[in-house]
Amino acid sequence: MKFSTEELIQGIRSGNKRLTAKAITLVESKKAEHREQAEELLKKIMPFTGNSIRVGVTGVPGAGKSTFIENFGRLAISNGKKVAVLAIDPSSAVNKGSILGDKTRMEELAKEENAFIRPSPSSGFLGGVANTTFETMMICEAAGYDYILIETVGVGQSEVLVADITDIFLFLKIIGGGDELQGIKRGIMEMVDVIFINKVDQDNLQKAKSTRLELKRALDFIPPKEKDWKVPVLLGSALHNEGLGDVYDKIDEFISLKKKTGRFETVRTQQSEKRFDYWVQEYVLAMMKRDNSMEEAYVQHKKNASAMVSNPSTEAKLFVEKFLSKDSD
Ligand SMILES: Nc1nc2c(ncn2[C@@H]2O[C@H](COP(=O)(O)OP(=O)(O)OP(=O)(O)O)[C@@H](O)[C@H]2O)c(=O)[nH]1
Ligand SMILES: [Mg+2]
Repeated sequence: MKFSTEELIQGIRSGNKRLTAKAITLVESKKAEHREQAEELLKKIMPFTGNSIRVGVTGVPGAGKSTFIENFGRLAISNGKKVAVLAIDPSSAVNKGSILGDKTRMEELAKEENAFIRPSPSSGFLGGVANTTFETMMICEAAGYDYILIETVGVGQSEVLVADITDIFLFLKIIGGGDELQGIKRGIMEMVDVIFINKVDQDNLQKAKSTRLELKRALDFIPPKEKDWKVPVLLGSALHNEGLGDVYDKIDEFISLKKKTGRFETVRTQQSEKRFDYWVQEYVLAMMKRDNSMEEAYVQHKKNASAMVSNPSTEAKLFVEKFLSKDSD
């Protein structure tokens, strides 16, 4: 890294997007020397973090998440806010695609001085991406962004990871998306704080209303995530800028409520604890694999586990025991 930690911090704090991007690249790096500088940087910017509203946006592919984020971001900017957009894309490791890569580049939003858009890394594993996303978010907060919008695809584990780093979870729904009742993963319904039925713009208002009714009925069977908060189901069109103001107001209302009840801080504390555990595991594993023979042993035991030669937990235990007996030699 050709920039010193001080240069990076100054760049971040003065709103220099190029240096902000460099700092993000640094925290995404898995190289040991980068990791060291990254920790130093994160430690120093810590006092300037925590002041944004962290919003997770999910929905099936094509639901209009990118379109929504672009126009919502522009709305927030017109209200005097600064907006950063990040993405978690679990598919990218496999097909080298990227959520922000091809279809939607958020070109209009990207032109805004008060917007910062960070495409997802095109490699890396799911957990790693999600966890550096948090660090990326810290950098964006230190740079003064008021809203951090995180786009995730409605598949696999990515929602859980996003829910673990955000204050509010927004679900974009399309009519006839095939997930009307049984298809909607119960998991998502339990995590969601606001639902936006998108693409209500082509004579489909009636259908949208019945979808809303179905969603509300489904929500009645789910224990409330936040006391005193009834998950609103809003209608609109991200493309035609309709209904986005309602979402903006609901987000405000939700955050105010959470701050009033103390849940805002409580949840963030719990999230920090989870991340602590994650990093303990990461560092312990890295330490255990430092030695070549242990790296090989790790690969071998993992292979045995994946081929179900024996139970994965047995293989894990064997690997740890090998490490411990190596040290006592
Ligand atoms: N008619 C209509 N089309 C929309 C609306 N919002 C988005 N679209 C269109 O739907 C398509 C998909 O939109 P995206 O914003 O890329 O959807 P996405 O959810 O980000 O998709 P992935 O990132 O691939 O998961 C694009 O062609 C958009 O123009 C809307 O409100 N109305
Ligand atoms: Mg998208």
